[in-house]
Amino acid sequence: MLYTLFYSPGAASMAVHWMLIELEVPFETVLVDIDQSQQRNPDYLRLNPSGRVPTLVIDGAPYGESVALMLLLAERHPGSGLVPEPNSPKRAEWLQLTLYIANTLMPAMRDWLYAAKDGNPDGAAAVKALAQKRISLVWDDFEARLEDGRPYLMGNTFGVVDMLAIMLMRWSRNMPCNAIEWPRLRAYIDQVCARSSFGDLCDREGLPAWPA
Ligand SMILES: N[C@@H](CCC(=O)N[C@@H](CS)C(=O)NCC(=O)O)C(=O)O
Repeated sequence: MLYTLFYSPGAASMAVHWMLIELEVPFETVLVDIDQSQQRNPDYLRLNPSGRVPTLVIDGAPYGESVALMLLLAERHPGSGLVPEPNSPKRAEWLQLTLYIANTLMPAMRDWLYAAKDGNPDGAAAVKALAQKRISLVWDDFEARLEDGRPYLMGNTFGVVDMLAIMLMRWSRNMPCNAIEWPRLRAYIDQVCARSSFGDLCDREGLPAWPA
């Protein structure tokens, strides 16, 4: 088996899982149920000392961080079409968007979802309010990006940024800043989630239908 993905349904492992399906490479999965705190099991902490999912084992060595894993997979499978090739005119814009998702959107999501657990519960409401504002600004940005009718965030080509964006938009489903309330994002979500690979992913992770 080439890759082993340690995942929890719907968690940050979801986009990596989706990419493995899109790449059609051999992989196996191991469930780490964060609802059961399995990310704190000593065996798992040996693979991922931060106690977070995902972990991807590549050639016997464990690695973390979902965006890094996807970039690594893209490098290991050149020609996938899931990232603009180096020297492509789209490369600079793609790098900017990928880092924007990783550096701005993902930390705000973590802040909203884990405010009371990672920090002082007494201050959680303020942390969540700021995170909500930051997430909403990203949705505004994506809404503007889709204004020209492009089917995907980078234009006409589906790729890594779409898998990340869809995962994170799904996370917002129980937030006051639910991505489906942005009209172009709603159309984008409907269209991207109609991909057979997304249906396959949801089946494999046992995820309920989204968007409803
Ligand atoms: N930046 C990390 C975030 C990983 C992360 O926060 N994963 C969450 C699930 S979405 C987790 O493992 N939570 C369990 C915990 O923090 O105890 C990545 O993208 O891989």
